[in-house]
Amino acid sequence: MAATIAGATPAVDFQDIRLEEKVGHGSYGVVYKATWRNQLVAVKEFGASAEQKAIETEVKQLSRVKHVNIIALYGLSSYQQSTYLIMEYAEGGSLHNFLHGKVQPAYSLAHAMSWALQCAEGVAYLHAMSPKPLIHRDLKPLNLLLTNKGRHLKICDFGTVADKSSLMTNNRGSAAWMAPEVFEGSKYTEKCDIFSWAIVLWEVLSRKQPFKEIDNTYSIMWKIHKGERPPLLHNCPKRIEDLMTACWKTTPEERPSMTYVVKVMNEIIKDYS
Ligand code: ACK
Repeated sequence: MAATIAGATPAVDFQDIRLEEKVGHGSYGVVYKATWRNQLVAVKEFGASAEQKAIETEVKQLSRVKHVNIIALYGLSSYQQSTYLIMEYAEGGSLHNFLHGKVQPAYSLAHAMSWALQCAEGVAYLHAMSPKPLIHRDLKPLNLLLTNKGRHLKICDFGTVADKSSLMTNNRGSAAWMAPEVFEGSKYTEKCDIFSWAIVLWEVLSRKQPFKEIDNTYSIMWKIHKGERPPLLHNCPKRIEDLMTACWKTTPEERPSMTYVVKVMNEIIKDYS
């Protein structure tokens, strides 16, 4: 099966991969730390029951992208009934874990702004893909990985890119970052990533999890649908707040483009340094 979906992605002999420990779960598969060709890599395993469509989506999308803020796909392998994606390893784990894990390293406003900018740059690249923009659709700190001692941020988990039908069934747990038009089943565009980015920005500035006090996905959706957003932050510079609130507007057309977000973030960061 791997050969049929590999496209431009090199096929890797499973014997050449040494799986080490399990590091987490993506939207579909288990992720391992592994060694391949004397380098550390991340290997995402899709078992026999994994949705073929999800694997195809992730491989197809990741094999087309090459950007410093997006996790690279090195190869594809298969063994018995499972398919394995061999990817760049991010030794810093997820931004979610950095922000909310057991050990809580301190970080500055400049650091938070840099993460938000790097995420915006990765997404702006996806949105500029031709012939059609790629929409990530599941931006949240669990899908943002850190390298270089937490300084560099890379977007991962492309299992939800592109195919609309997989969204509602496989996106459990992402409601707090989801634009209303997505869970309402309306037609959506790349503007849904702008909404999610604004929630990520709020999260890195506040170090809080959005709507954490509500454990019911549908209640979160209902609140977002009604126009509720995470509370505005004390001491948040006005220009950052203006950008954040513009990005989480209910009407997608009123949200700025990611290119605009990158431009404004660069200006704000420059003025603060
Ligand atoms: O904080 P974590 O352990 O780091 O939890 C998430 C989990 O899997 C779900 O995404 C980890 N993970 C995923 N992809 C990679 C990768 N390429 N390198 C390192 N860890 C990864 C991530």
